[in-house]
Amino acid sequence: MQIDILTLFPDMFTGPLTESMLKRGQESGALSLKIHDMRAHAEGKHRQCDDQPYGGGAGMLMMAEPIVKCIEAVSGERVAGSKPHCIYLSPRGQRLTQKKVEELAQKPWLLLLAGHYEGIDQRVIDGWIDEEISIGDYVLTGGELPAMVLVDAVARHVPGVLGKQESAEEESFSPALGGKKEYPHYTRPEDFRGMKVPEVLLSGNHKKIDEWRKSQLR
Ligand code: 4GX
Repeated sequence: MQIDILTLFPDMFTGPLTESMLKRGQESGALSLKIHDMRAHAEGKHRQCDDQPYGGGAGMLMMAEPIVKCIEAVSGERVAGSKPHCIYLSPRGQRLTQKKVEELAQKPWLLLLAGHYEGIDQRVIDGWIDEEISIGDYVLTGGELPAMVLVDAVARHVPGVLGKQESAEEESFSPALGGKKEYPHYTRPEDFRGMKVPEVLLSGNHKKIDEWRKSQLR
């Protein structure tokens, strides 16, 4: 899967996307992540990317031109009828759910637009964005963290990103438990500072263990 991220703050992505799981995904060739600085597509000595809103009001907006030029440059980097699925991260979007994550993981090519300030010119959304997605009902300073959350959630469904063991665990998520693992977990030691592991988990009786876990689901 190819994921292109458009941002004014490319440095925010070094670290989270080059460590651990996402590193393995990229090294295995399963995942190709590219960060693009939209400022490179802005005009003039100051490469201005923000301007005041028509109609007045507080704050600045991202201008259409640098965003659209960057989208066009990225979209043109690949040939033959293929276009990226373009997502704008925004508190106004549809809430990101596990269902949506799994749907997005089926796409061969995503383009994520991380906005700043009070948002972006609506004409970009109307003309170039396929869907607006929100990671939650709160307002952040920019779309970079939401873009990273989306990449992390989606990438673990792309074959070759998770290791063998993690994938096997994901596969064996008991459908009896609604595909969830949201019961309490324990690992060694059996006695931690006087706090014991529930006896049933030490019993080796998998039917009993499943029943106990189901009783603990939330
Ligand atoms: N889930 N942000 C977008 C700019 C903005 C402001 C107002 C539209 C309207 C966010 C979220 C989020 C911060 C990304 C503000 N765009 N994104 N940005 N919550 O808070 O996705």
